[in-house]
Amino acid sequence: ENGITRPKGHKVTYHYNSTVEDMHFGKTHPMKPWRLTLAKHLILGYGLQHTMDTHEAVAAGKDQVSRFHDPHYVEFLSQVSPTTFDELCRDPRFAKAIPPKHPGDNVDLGPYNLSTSPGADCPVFADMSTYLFLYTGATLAAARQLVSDTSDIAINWSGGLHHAHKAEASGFCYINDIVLAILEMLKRWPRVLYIDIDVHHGDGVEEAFQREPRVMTLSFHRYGTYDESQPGHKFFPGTGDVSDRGLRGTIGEHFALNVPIGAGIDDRQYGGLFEAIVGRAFEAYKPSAIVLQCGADSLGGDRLGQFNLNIKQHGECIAFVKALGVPLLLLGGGGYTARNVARAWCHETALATDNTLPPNIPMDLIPEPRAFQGHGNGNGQLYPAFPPNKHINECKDDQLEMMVKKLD
Ligand code: VJV
Ligand code: CA
Ligand code: ZN
Repeated sequence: ENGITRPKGHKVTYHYNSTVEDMHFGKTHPMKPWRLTLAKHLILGYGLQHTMDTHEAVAAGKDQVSRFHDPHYVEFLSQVSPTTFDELCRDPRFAKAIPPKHPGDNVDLGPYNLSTSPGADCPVFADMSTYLFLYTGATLAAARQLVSDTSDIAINWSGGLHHAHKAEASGFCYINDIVLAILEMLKRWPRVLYIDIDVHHGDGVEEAFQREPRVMTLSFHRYGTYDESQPGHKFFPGTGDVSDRGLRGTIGEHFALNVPIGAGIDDRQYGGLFEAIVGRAFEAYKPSAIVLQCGADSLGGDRLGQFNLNIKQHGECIAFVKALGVPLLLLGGGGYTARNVARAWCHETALATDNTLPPNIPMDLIPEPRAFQGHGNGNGQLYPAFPPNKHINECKDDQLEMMVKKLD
């Protein structure tokens, strides 16, 4: 008897597929699907599987993925592998997709921003199609559970790949499972609120719905010059300024919100911003359902991120959104210091099911031990605290003021 119980009054479904966890983007690529195995083992170790219905995901179909993505892109993704890539690149159907070379790129990019070069953000790796269609299948199954009222909170930690565009992979994301889930939810509900606490801007989701007032997108992210020694080099993807609020002149204008943040934000600062803005957005927009992208690269000590959140505060964001009491889709996303990612998502699975884990779960962050030059906090140090009285407080006030203007 460990005190772990089913939640009363609401039902949680958990969507997973173990095949996804065994995939490799490349030896030193920061995206490591095995962090999902770590998370799963913690979840099983605490007995949380008894508190929710677990569903093994099946692959999404090409037709389902084509509801958002370009059918040629979907066809390419369904056939691509390290052995078929060159041949597919010569196929005239895909030839027009070869992007111009960006100045400064040190890798050769093929069609749709894909590449067989191991240094690429979106490499072509073995069994990649299987991986892509499975994480998408898990997110779609989760969304369908909510839509059919068979779940109140549906979880897929392998989803949340917010950078993928209609006909282009970007930032470790190939299929935008979030956009597909929201489209599924719009079949039933008039308004869906999307909230994104990954350290990166949720650009793919925002762009997909930039003309759509039935979806409000709200991203909190690191924004601005990436490091002082490289002026002009923006933190990826470089979009998501406060002034970016949906496509001007369309009915979607004002239904995108962005909270750009500097490096080193701490728990108290982030919690204040999050609760004020999400609370106000919820009141004003009155969404019928919420999708929350829980990217764990906003934790301190992340290999790519530059925020200083502890697992407790990251979890408090999830608890705050859950308390709003509307159907909720919880998705993963970034998170590059695997042990912290696993503990955060295990803790958040416990929060979803109204459980408190015994205090022996180590909640302190462990920095990535490996030296990793030039990115995030991977050198084993936390960022210095965000300087007080700088634009964080102004940003909060600005943002709230803008919310009122936009929503009233
Ligand atoms: O900053 C970038 C783009 C470049 C060009 C491509 N090179 C590889 C890196 C610089 C400008 N990309 C970001 C993408 C971050 C994606 C985050 C995804 C999410 O968390 O929001 C959601 C899942 C970036 N930052 C760090 C790296 N790329 C990176 C990529 C590698 C790498 C080391 C760092 C790719 C391969 C290898 N090492 C071996
Ligand atoms: Ca974000
Ligand atoms: Zn991220």
